[in-house]
Amino acid sequence: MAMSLSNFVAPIFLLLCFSLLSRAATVTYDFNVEWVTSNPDGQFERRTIGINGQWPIPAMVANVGDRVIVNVHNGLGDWTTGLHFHGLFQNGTNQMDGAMGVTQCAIPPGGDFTYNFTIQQPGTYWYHSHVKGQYPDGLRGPLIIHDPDSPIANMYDEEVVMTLSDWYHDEMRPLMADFMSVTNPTGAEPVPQAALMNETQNATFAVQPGRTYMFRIINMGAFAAQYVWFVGHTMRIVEVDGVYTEPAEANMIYLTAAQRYSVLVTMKNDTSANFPIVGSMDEDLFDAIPDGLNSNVTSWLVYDDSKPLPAAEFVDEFDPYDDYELVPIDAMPLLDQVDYSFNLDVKMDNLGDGANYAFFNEHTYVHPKVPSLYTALSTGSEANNPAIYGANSNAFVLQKGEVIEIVMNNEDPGKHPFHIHGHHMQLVHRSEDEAGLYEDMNVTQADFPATPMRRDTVLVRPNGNIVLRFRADNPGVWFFHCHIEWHVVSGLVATMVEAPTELQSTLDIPEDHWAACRAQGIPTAGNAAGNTEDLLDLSGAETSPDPLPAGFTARGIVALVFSIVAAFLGMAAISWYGAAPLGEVAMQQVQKRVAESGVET
Ligand SMILES: *[C@@H]1O[C@H](CO)[C@@H](O)[C@H](O)[C@H]1NC(C)=O
Ligand SMILES: *[C@@H]1O[C@H](CO)[C@@H](O)[C@H](O)[C@H]1NC(C)=O
Ligand SMILES: *[C@@H]1O[C@H](CO)[C@@H](O)[C@H](O)[C@H]1NC(C)=O
Ligand SMILES: *[C@@H]1O[C@H](CO)[C@@H](O)[C@H](O)[C@H]1NC(C)=O
Ligand SMILES: *[C@@H]1O[C@H](CO)[C@@H](O)[C@H](O)[C@H]1NC(C)=O
Ligand SMILES: *[C@@H]1O[C@H](CO)[C@@H](O)[C@H](O)[C@H]1NC(C)=O
Ligand SMILES: *[C@@H]1O[C@H](CO)[C@@H](O)[C@H](O)[C@H]1NC(C)=O
Ligand SMILES: [Cu+2]
Repeated sequence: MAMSLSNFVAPIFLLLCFSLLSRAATVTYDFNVEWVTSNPDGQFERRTIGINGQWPIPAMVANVGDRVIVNVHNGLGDWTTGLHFHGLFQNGTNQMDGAMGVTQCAIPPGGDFTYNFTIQQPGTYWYHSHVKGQYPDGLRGPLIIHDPDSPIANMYDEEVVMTLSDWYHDEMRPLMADFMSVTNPTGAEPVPQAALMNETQNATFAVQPGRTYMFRIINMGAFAAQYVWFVGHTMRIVEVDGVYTEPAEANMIYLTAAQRYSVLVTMKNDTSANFPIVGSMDEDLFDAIPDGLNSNVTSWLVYDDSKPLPAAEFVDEFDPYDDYELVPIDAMPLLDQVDYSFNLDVKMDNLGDGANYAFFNEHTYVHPKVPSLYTALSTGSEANNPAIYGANSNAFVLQKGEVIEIVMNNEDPGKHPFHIHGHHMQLVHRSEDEAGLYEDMNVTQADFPATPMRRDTVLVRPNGNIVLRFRADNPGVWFFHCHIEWHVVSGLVATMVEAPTELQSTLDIPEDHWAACRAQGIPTAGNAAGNTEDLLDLSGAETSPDPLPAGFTARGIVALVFSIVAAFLGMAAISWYGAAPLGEVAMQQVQKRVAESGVET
């Protein structure tokens, strides 16, 4: 049919309509989210969140232009749930973005909820729960959008999906409770027990000599970034986070949690040996390395399954491709006329409950009583006032069409991968480690790349800084957060409220969304406190704990906890402080932080 039509000299719009009509399909998924058991590292069987009785959960696959319907039933019984489709713009369907407490109320146990959106972009994505702390329990899977007009289609023979992840033997809810606790004043993140590839270890990818495969590599981990390399083979990077790039040769790549790369790998012409594919967790992220942790995971390119699977040799140093060097093939120029620039300064500190929180500009994120999208929809022109979303929402109101610049200073010695919903961001500047504040760096726009790399998840280095730009061309309430799930838990989150008055006249919230809120008594109108009369009255809003009492410092808490731990270990029991016994790993972490902080012990 396409052949015969191409014989006509048809006006371009007719061809366009034809191609849309002929290609667009509706892809429907019925997902029952429920507990299953799994043992992906072969060390420990545990309860895991699966779909329709299965884990790993299925890959979602669609074409650009398709409508996707996901009917979700929450069969967990003991936890709310929901799905976010990581990286999708959801242009015109912000209410389907799946950010819990922001664009919808979470789906209560026993509840049903339908996501319904069209796909506007090709590339490698993933879907996961956006209920706080939930996806590392298993609710994370690939989302692949095929491109009927792919500019790289002729560069490879076959595509292969390969996921990376990290794995905890404990469930997230107890881990979160321990993490956000006075017994963990330094905010040491729980270290995973294992690295996984394709949610397992020792996976084998059967390959044929001479063929070129496009590996779509997705880091679905909670915390760990991974270095990845193919022993004996080189990669050509052709896509990051849904952005096609000029092919870039690489021996090793680095994927933070939530990042994706498509790489072309051409096989050798002979089948005399098989080769490891190695993933190695970035141990810099971990405050302490637990005894027995194997931070590496191996899969194999199998040319001949009668031949051995050789162990990977260790590499001496990690020297991954720097994604800042990538150039999008659409050559989208630097957004050089900034309309609205603001800072997000990252810091970690203790609050009055002794736990360690993460802050943007002195505010740690706390979910408002009313999901911010519903605040935007129900407050008329006052929706343009960031104050009504609550101080702990870290809300920024962006006007339609503006070029937005985010200057991020990481005043923390950790690496953080920042993700924005609803957009790609140009990475116009990234400092090295320990560079300090951007404002002190004497960098100007003349130093920025002419065609900056864009992606939806961007690494900022320890005590370094980055500058990000994007155009506010997608009305919606979009989450912006660190994609280390521990830092979502500790509050490293902001809210981009984009063109709220336009949203009021364009968005239509389906009945099942309201029903999810009703079932849990969550208000759906008014400011962050649920006040619909005086929108500037935020009394009753959710806030963070008070600051530490004067005279207390994080160092003091570390010393205090350390002495408790020491006493605990020495005396077998101590209860005056109510401190739970710390595990060996936590103990090591406390010791390491104490050593670093210089507190005498
Ligand atoms: C993968 O192989 C290694 C080395 O033989 C082994 O230690 C590990 O337990 C295996 N993992 C699984 C999940 O079977
Ligand atoms: C999905 O949304 C479209 C457009 O609003 C609507 O026509 C369709 O009925 C919806 N489908 C489902 C299953 O909700
Ligand atoms: C890896 O996982 C992807 C996505 O679930 C699947 O399509 C692929 O077949 C898996 N490959 C192997 C070798 O397990
Ligand atoms: C494999 O053989 C083809 C055809 O002879 C050649 O073009 C290609 O360079 C060879 N590839 C490798 C990796 O040697
Ligand atoms: C993991 O791999 C890295 C790099 O090859 C190596 O330095 C490290 O020792 C390995 N870790 C273990 C536990 O084997
Ligand atoms: C800032 O950079 C400009 C251009 O490279 C240079 O001329 C100037 O001296 C620098 N200023 C400082 C304070 O380093
Ligand atoms: C959203 O759609 C509008 C209208 O088609 C378009 O101008 C804009 O670029 C889109 N935004 C994104 C992020 O795709
Ligand atoms: Cu972080």
